[in-house]
Amino acid sequence: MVGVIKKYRVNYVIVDPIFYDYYTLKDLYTHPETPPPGFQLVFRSDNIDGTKILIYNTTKLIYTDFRTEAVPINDFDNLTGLVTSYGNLSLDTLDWKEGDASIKLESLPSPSQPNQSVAKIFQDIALSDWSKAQSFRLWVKSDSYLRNKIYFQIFDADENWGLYSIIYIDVGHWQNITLPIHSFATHSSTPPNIARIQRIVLGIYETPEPFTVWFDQLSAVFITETSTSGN
Ligand SMILES: [Ca+2]
Repeated sequence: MVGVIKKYRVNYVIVDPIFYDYYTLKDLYTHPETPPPGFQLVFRSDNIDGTKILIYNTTKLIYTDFRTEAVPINDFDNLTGLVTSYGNLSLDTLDWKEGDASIKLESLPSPSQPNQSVAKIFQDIALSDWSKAQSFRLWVKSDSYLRNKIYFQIFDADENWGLYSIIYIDVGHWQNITLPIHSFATHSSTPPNIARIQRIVLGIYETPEPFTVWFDQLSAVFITETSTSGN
């Protein structure tokens, strides 16, 4: 799509429900609040039947090259540094997306709600400056329909924290999730300082059925822009 926009100097892209049927274009329809680099939302119409029409200005994309660099935070090829709060954590060397293993987190009954299952792990990291990163990227797989039950938290050195709910719908399949940093919800008096992050948390809220979730390759994604002539 980016190639078409550059070649034909497309200034506007109109997005309707048809985009939902294409895996690589779906996010333009479902996540207009976090468009890819070079796409600027300029019009949105929410229709009475629940569908919507979106228009993006893509002029910047014609004249700019965006280079994406994913810097690994944890390749999840071993369990070093990972601490389990709830659940059973193990290494899975048979089912993974990158490197030679993934981590597998099996739920346990919730301590506060015995009829519910829950799981949570965390990792303390050296103070990291991700303030220039656009997003995090993470592989996720689950054996259950968890929709928005999986969450990712970041804590800074002053324990301010933000949370992102991962939408997981493709039961039994790996999904590569993008977590835009500006889409994290703040759950402290001030937003976490992205230049001084010291803890990350992966967890799953209470659910009625036991579940198993796999995670692989957590990265910080940096996007750099280069101006071009547009030819
Ligand atoms: Ca791995």
